[in-house]
Amino acid sequence: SFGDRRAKAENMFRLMDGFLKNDPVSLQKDIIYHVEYTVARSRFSFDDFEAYQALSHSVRDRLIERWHDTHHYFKKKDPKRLYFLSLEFLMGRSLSNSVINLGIRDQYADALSQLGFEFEVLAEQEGDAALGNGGLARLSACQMDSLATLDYPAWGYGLRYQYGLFRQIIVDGFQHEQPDYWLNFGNPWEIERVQVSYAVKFYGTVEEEVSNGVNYKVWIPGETVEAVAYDNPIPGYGTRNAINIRLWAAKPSGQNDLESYTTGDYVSAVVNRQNAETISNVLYPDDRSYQGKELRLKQQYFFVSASIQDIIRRFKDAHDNFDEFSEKIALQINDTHPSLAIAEVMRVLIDEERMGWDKAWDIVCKIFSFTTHTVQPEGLEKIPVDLMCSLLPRHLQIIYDINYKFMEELKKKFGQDYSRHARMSIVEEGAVKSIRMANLSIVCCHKVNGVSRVHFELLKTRVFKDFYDLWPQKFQYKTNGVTQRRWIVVSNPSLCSVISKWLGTEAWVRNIDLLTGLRDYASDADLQQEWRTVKKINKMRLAEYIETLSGVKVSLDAMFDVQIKRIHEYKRQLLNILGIIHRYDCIKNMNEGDRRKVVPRVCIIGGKAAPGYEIAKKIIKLCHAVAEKVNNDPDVGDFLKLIFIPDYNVSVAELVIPGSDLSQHLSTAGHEASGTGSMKFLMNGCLLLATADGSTVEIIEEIGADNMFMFGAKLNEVPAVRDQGASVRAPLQFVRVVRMVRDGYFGFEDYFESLCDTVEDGKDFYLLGSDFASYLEAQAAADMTFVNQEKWTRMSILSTAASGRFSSDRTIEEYAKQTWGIEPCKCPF
Ligand code: NBG
Repeated sequence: SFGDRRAKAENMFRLMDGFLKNDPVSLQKDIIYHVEYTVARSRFSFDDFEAYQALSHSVRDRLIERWHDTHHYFKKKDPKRLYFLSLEFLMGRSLSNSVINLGIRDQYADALSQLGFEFEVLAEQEGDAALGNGGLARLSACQMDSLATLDYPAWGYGLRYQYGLFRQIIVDGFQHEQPDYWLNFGNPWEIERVQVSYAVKFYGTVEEEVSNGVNYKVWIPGETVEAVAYDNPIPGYGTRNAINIRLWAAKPSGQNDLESYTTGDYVSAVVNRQNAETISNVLYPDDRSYQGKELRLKQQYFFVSASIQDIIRRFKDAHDNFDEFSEKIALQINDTHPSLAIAEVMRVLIDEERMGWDKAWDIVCKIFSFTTHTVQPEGLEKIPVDLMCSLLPRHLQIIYDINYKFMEELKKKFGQDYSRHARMSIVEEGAVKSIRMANLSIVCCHKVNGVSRVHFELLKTRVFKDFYDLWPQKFQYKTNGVTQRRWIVVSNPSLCSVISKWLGTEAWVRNIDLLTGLRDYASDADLQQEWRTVKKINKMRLAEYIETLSGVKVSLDAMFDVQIKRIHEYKRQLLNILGIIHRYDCIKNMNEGDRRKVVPRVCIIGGKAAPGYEIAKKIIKLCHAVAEKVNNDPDVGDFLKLIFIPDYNVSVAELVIPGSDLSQHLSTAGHEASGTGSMKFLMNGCLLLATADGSTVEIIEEIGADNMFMFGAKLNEVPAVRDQGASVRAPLQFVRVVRMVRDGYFGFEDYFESLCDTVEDGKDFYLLGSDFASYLEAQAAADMTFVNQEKWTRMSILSTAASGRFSSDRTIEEYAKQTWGIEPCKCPF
């Protein structure tokens, strides 16, 4: 019997002496084992990549062990679980992070060196898992790390794209996109679960069925695709818990085989079926607008349907009815991308479980919560009704029903205020009738979260004002955070040791508030010395990388000034480049004596532009054109260098951030929902040059305005400045640098024309012109401070010391208590 088998297996496990051992000899044995049997290379000859593969498999074994224990324990305790639904996770590399979180980094390093390998070299063999675009996706990854570390019973759900975010290559200064076939060399970090698969339906019709005198709807699908699970264990730091991100891949379904194969054309039938796989093929590379494409909607529903089936199956394994459903399950939807889950849970409860509408609705309203990551109303997803009607006919009906009841409620509350009804309706009437996914989410979710305080204010007063008036209690914010495990411990080991040495403990890796202890030593000459040495080491690493990449040699004495993030007009990389042109122009016009006083700079810009975003692509080209001129000008030499780092991704960030002195966050006030890059720089002791936007406002509160360089129009000033339009003239310096670009000083004048047009008086929506003077002042203040290394270092130490509030551990604690209502569930060692 089953019980018998389990006892036997447990017995055997004990005979085998249980868990895997972590002493250097056992680790070496494991690595050699995997070389021989998993990678199937001869133990007499294997290269770095094969050694990396074997190493990862031995780490994976340890992850699996913890994964099993954790899930066995969760099953036994049956706590309320959080299910985190996100269409994007930007994980980056796994090896270093895993061994650090498992607490066996040094043991592995020893074991490898005894085998003649270096841990760092093997870690460099790993490619990034880039199943996401930018901020939203990396935030999900940080939050999963915190959920695991804080022992929360959580699962992530997402899509296993075959092609992650495109690779950016630069040819003659222009961005080109290449597919990122990240699975080419295998992925040791996932576990394929062929036995965990669900049928996902599309298209078809809705019919009625009467049972016991009650009418039920039955969806007869036109197409069925199979979703297969791939599990990605996420180990916590300093705990045995390892949670899971379950990603779904599309496979052809075996159902209805007979029908499609009897047509006689066997080969076409097979090929057609294979098309099913396209659903999970490729990540959409736009991070802000989705134009109601069928494939996108298919991706959304595919992942939602499989996840909900999996969640309900797990619930039913432990419960006979749905009474406790809302006490056991919290469903978080990350932006509106997974919001079809709302209609899907309704559909399952009503049509399949045959529950009444009111009871089902009550459950749905209790389990769902939602976080929005955008400020722009045009960033909110809309799905054309026609598309929804053909792909998901039953869901459309359910959404209409939800909307009908919602409109009734509005009428009761606000009477015949039709324009309010129209604004709030889930269904948008217009040239293209569509479903507003954000409205659907707000109507159903018990909490709507913003990602910083400023964002929350904007949601209340602008983006979702009507909804806030109706349901103020639904709205909250949880300021974003990032995980110090990846952004200090993994990426900046030298800083990590200095911090632990001066705090006398490593406990800050789990309890980041301890970092404030560094404040006491901010002026200590010894700490300052060590702090500068760490920065130097990291700058050397970065300088080597820059030289291999671009052939440009940069001086370590220069200020490394960095802006890395997706390219967007509102993030104002153009402002940065125009500032660099201004600096260049000044240096050119100086005499020898003055030049000697210039603070040397290495300006570094990196980021991808969405493939269809013309202006963003022009910004990349301009950066290259300016770099070409500046870097080859003998008058300028080491005073100024401009480097564009291609193919910016998580592992590039891990290299660049620790090696930066200054980092720039230039979004026009009111446009960045939060921003998380700044937090990673802050943790690494980089000074910020920034506008008072997104979470920067809260960073100022933590470190004080005099420990950073602020500039630009404030949130409340922006509308007035914008309204003045052409009547506020940009300063002369600004006019001059734009003219230089227009006149072809850097070549390509025709190509840059439309880019220059975007910042002309009256059209300068993002206010580059009116913020320019204040931007230059902030830059000058940064130069002045840099000359005073004692002061700079103190500000740098204070930045790290104040970064604790921006740990995702804090964010997750807040979500757990205020939104999800979940408790830690710590698996015993
Ligand atoms: C981004 C915002 C950032 C924010 C992150 C994480 C998307 C769509 N939005 O300001 O632009 O920090 O989300 O919340 O990536």
